[in-house]
Amino acid sequence: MNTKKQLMNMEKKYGANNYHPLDVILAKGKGIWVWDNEGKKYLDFLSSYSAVNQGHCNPDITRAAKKQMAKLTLTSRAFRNDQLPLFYEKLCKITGMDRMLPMNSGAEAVETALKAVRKWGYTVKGVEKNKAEIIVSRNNFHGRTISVVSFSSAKDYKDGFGPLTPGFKEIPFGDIKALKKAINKNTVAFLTEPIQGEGGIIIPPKGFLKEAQTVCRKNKVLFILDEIQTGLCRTGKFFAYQWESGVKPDGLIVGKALSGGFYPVSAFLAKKEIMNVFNPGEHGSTFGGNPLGCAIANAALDVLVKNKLDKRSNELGKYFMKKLKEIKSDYIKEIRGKGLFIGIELNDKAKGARRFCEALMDQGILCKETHYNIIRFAPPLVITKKDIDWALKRIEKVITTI
Ligand code: IF1
Repeated sequence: MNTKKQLMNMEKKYGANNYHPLDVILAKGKGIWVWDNEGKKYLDFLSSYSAVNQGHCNPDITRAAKKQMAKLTLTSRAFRNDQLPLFYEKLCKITGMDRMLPMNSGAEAVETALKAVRKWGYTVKGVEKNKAEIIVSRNNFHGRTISVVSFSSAKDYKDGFGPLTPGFKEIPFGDIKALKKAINKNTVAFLTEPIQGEGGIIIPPKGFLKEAQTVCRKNKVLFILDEIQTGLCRTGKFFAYQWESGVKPDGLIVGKALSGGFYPVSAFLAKKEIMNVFNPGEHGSTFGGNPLGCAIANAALDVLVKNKLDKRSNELGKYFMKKLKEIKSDYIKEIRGKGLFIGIELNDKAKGARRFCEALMDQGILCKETHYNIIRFAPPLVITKKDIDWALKRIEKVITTI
């Protein structure tokens, strides 16, 4: 068996240097727990960026995956398969959307949304050829493809990868006035995360989503939400937009926990007037909608619904937040979040969040900083109050004694 050092050397020798992970090599997972290759156990407080909301190797999803894996895995979309219709129906019913288009990674589903809204702009709204504009939020994160990084505000994500895709306009996140000002006759859509994840768990001003939706409707602009990270129970609702009443996006992008972390499964969902812009041959993917991914996604969605993980996230999130706020520390600037999607912003005295994450790792808790000074907490939603208390003890110890 390879040692930790050997495995790290192999990575260094053969891998691209596109990540700076914590030096823990995970080899096993069950529920909220993961084990490293030397057998040390950790509480996973990141959940693979909310892809394993259902817990690692969830038994219900494992069963469905194994069953389908032994039966049929891939047909391509040249033929139909018996799992995709079930996935269509389940996800459309859960989201209340008319139609969906399955893809694999989150970025691909975002690309799908971009193509859909552009084509809708030309064929339905009547925008002049190649003039479509999409408004996005500053500090967004929607993935890594060329077009998606073209409208990122982060230099690291886009510098050196030009020429970039044109047709995007940026407004400050949560700024309704800026949204109104940015709209013109060529605007086809406003795309945003309802709560910015990578941006640092940033919650927009109260009522922003509803107002943005109203502004969009008035101007014949599509209102598209990326719930890849915030969706599927993470924030204490099935979707984060449900925190405001009367919000119903024209298009919705989901991924990550759609498969409970078993397989890349993503989807773009929309009203039929939008989805109808796609004709045979205009979009697709070899693996998108494959029977294995669909069977897994169906089981992953059932786990969320059956266990009411939205309510659990809400209740435990409130408890966790309250307890975190009771910790007295010179380093904490702000604690914010919804459900079990929580960020602790540290002040300058803290000298960065990375060393806190490393100290937490020594205590048996895995989490990852976002930006320089924010610790993000997002445990699997199957966590219990007892486990949260276990974690709180260690979090308090690290924050007060580091
Ligand atoms: C990585 C970040 C989180 C997303 C939203 C689309 C995507 C993501 C709102 C693209 C992906 C992931 C990507 C992953 C780490 C993680 C991340 F730090 F990079 F920004 F969660 F905050 N929309 N987020 O959050 O989905 O194509 O990756 O399936 O290492 O890049 P994807």
